[in-house]
Amino acid sequence: MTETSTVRSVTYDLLRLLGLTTVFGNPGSTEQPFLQEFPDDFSYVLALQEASVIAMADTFAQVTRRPALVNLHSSAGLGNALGNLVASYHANTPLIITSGQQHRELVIGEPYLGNREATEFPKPWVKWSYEPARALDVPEAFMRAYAMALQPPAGPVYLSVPMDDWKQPLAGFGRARTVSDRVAPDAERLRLFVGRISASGRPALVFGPEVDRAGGWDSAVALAEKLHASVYGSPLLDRASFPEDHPLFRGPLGMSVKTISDRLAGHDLVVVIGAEVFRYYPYVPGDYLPAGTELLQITANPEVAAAARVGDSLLGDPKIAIDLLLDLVAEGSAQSAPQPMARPRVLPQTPGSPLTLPEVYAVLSRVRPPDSVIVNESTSTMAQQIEWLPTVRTGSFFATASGGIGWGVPAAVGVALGDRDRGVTRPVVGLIGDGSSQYSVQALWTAAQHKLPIVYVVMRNDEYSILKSFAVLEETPGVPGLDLPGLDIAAVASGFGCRGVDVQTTAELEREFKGALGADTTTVIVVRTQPQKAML
Ligand SMILES: Cc1ncc(C[n+]2csc(CCOP(=O)(O)OP(=O)(O)O)c2C)c(N)n1
Ligand SMILES: [Mg+2]
Repeated sequence: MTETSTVRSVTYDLLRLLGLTTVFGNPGSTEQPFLQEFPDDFSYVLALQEASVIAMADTFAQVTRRPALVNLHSSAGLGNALGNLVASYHANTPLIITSGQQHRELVIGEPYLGNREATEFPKPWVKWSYEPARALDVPEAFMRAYAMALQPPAGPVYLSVPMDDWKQPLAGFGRARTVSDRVAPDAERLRLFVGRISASGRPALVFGPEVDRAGGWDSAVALAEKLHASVYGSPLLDRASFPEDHPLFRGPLGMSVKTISDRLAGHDLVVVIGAEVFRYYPYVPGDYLPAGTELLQITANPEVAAAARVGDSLLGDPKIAIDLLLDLVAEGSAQSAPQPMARPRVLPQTPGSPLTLPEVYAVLSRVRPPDSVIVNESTSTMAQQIEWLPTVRTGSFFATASGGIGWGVPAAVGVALGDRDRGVTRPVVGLIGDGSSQYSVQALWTAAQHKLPIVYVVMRNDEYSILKSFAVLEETPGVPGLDLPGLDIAAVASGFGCRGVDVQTTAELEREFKGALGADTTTVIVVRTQPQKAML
């Protein structure tokens, strides 16, 4: 007996065609008509809260380099997801987020679990938001959502689907389409950029997250080497796009108007590729650029180009642009070759108790497998991470693109699931602050259920350390709510089915980390650490 063709069966056929066969979700009654008789060739990744759902789907999409499908529960589930949706928006992650709407007949009367003004709710953190005018339009809405999510700048889109739509009869949808996911830069303007770059005596290259996302890692290295340019990491990057142990790499640029401007002094030209100009964070006033320095920006994102505070922009895919520049720019002179980044790697004379951050990172730098991937949400230890654990391969560093914490723990799950999906085996190391570990902590359950090869190293300093550093910078003493006593994170991790252990010494950390690499489960190693003043 053949199944009657419905909106539901036709939509599943389309999802198959589009490769959207993994659904990240947390279900409710308004989603069950979509999820019923879930086909065997689809998989459902259950996360126990929606902030986790979104961050898992986000890195899954980034790692597999395909859009990912999300299904949330009406307004309540979407609401829980919004914080991490901001990160997906800034990371240009193509997500198709769906949620169930109440029955069409009931909506006018404000029913229980209705999604009032459903399409407004996720704005402005989606590129497109839609509720089909007719049940019959559901498959086409998915088609358009896919196209919107994928086309540059890629990003999340939202579909609200009334629960009674799925069972409506529909013969089929024969209009599946393809769209492009990259756009080449304007050739004439590119030539102007080539002229300015070739004329520069002391150029700096600033590579941002868009480069690695576009598959431009090797091209970035080749361009830097041809120009003999200093390379900096763009501020607060969510993907690394250049080997951080390369002799031309001079470190991260900084985060404030003043620190960035000071850092760029002496360069006559700064070429920012695949990043905002700039992703500023603390307000420390200064000049947007040092005197005598000009700036060029290349980005695939018109919003990012328009929001730049200084410089001239060129729109276009960063990898295509870098490859074109590589052919056309004049080779740089060897005299302009910079000093590589300093890595003092200073350890205390006597072992710290609790451990100092350099001691923790020194161990990690010894035991971390070279092919491992890092997800970082240890807010006060970013500088130590670059010093001790430089990212040296494409697709092997991830952090939140928005600054919202509660992204990292589920993001590590998404990376591991994405690796499994594409047939890659590598350990995922989650470097997480104790405070950050708690926002989407239930992601640990999904990790344990899927037996994912993740080692979380949670820095337990019993406080929101970075906020204490900010309080000093901003001169705001006496802020309450910055201490976190009595948080037994190892016990919480065990409760979700992971191996959870507390460690106090470098020897214990080394032993547990090595053991975790061979284990058939996700491990959460909680390291007692001394708070430290972060560089802001
Ligand atoms: C969703 C969200 N809530 C609050 C904040 C503000 N915030 C930024 S860093 C931070 C503390 C992080 O503490 P922890 O993870 O322990 O790292 P540490 O600074 O101690 O290294 C907080 C609360 C945020 N960025 N995002
Ligand atoms: Mg902390």
